[in-house]
Amino acid sequence: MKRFSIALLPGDGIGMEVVPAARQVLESACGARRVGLEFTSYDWGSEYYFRHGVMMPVDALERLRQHDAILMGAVGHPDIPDHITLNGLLLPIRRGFDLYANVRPAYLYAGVKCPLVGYGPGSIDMVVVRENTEGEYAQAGGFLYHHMPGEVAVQTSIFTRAGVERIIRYGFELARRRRGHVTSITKSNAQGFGLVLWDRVFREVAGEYPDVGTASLLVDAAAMDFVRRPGAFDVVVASNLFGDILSDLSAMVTGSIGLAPSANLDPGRKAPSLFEPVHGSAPDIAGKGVANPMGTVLAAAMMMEHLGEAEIAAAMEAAVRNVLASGEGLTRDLGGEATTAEVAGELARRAK
Ligand code: GGG
Repeated sequence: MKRFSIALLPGDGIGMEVVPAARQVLESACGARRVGLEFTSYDWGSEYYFRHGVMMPVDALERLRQHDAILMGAVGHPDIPDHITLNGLLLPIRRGFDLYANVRPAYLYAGVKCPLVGYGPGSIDMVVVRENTEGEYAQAGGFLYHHMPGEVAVQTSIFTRAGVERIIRYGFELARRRRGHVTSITKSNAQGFGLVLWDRVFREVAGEYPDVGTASLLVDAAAMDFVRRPGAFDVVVASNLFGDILSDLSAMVTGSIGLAPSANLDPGRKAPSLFEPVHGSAPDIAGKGVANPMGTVLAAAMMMEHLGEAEIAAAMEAAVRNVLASGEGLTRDLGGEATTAEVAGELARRAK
């Protein structure tokens, strides 16, 4: 019997509800196919911060490294500044394990109401590939005259040729397994160094993939086209910040951010990759048992695919697809009244 060791990081807010829900579906899908999962749950996050003054212990990465993969919920708490929670938990894991490819699919499922007119099932099917270790998230900078009237803040984006090239190449390889088109997103008219390098590297790498179609858009035009003609996109490669923003948009045009999964991948497989829903901790609905667990279930399906268990991943994805198509038992973000536990139970039953 094959066995995998999975680290669970529920984190904050609804993360503590959607991760157990996804675990239930994983256990059902894997149990039915004789694949064993050994879970270790870590209570790191904002409550840990209130007790210890840090979001996770100093040896957190060493402990996570022992696992085959990490399933995370969300990070963020209304009583702690967001830069502390994010820089204390998620970003050190992404950087520490060099999880450079943040893969965020957006698919319009049957049964899901598209907020745009004229789009049917499958007519929006894109993947935002977000650079995940540098760019605008590099935390390079500082304050001068901190908290004084003449205060100055410097925030520098870091774009390395190696970092840009590897994420663009990942996008092209992914496009070859999909519909064969990559759109690169920058703002090189305004950001005249890092994103000019990005555009140049994109053209160079594109030259090695003559079978893949390409487009290059400024981020403002891309935002417009994600709404105006989202069906035109296949693979989208973007910097850390632009990819983060655009993947919230791609989630919403495909019905709900509660449905959006994401994989933080080390394609070289030296470290465990991390899987999470795109959504955050949603303090407004946390603790009410109404969060949509489907984004986390789909992220867990991506995890099983990454671990080589394509059949299990397909069963989990099919469970989500079939519940959505039935139009019943949906959470309130999708117009229903079901609870997180009810959705999880139904998905677990169908994923067997
Ligand atoms: N489930 C992921 C999560 O908690 N996201 C909140 C967030 O702010 N993430 C920032 C990011 O992905 O850059």
